Amino acid sequence: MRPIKPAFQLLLVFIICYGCGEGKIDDFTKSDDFETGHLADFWRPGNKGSGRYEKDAVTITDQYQRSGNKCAKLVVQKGFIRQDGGDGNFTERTELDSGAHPFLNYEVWYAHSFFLPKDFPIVDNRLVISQVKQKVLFGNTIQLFAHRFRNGSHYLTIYDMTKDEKERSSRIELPKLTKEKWHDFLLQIYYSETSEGYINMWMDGEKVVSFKGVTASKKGRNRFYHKIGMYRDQWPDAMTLYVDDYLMTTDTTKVDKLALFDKLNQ
Ligand SMILES: [Ca+2]
Repeated sequence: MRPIKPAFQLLLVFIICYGCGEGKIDDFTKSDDFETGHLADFWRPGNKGSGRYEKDAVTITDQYQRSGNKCAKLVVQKGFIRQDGGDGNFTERTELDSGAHPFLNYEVWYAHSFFLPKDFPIVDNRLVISQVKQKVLFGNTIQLFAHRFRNGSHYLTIYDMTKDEKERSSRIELPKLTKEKWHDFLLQIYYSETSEGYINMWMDGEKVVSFKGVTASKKGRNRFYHKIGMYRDQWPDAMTLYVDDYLMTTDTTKVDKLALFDKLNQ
């Protein structure tokens, strides 16, 4: 077999990185109410790429449900998808990954519901329960925000996309998370490299975040992804989180705040 010329290799890389079109984005909608008994096809597999969850860390259960009869059960244990955090600590995770989509200059709505069981550990250790990131061509991905739950504090950190990845622009406190109660989250994000960008967030029907500013990095690609679950610094005890009613859409007619799933199911 003849070796591939370097120029052609570069072209292949370009096609792989930029040529994976998503079709029409104007009416893009993906949702999962977990009623089929397995994860919807759009979720990235746990073992693909950098890895999001270990085998059997994500299952479908009828133990709890926000709607219908089923939801997803996510479990993270010590050492799951262990990675070097670069600061002397190891990280571990069990996360559902929406897949990366070309949402630059689009308004995107995300919805999901969480349920923390009675025995969920409340500990002073880093725990991210949802996040939005932007892919880059080479190197680390860029984080737009992290939705955190640490030692009983529930908050969002939004990063300044015009500066270095690690610089946080703001910390926004969120209403208390209560165990054994479904909490509904709705996110509205306009991905923009200019100050026209915005992030709005509702929790249990109440608007809790209203951010305006740059929401996409010029250093990144036009590929944005949302993750929900648990990403934490290494911890000895297992954590279990239940998730239901996931929606990701650019079609605002499908969004009616907390009635949105009723509307989708009509
Ligand atoms: Ca369900």
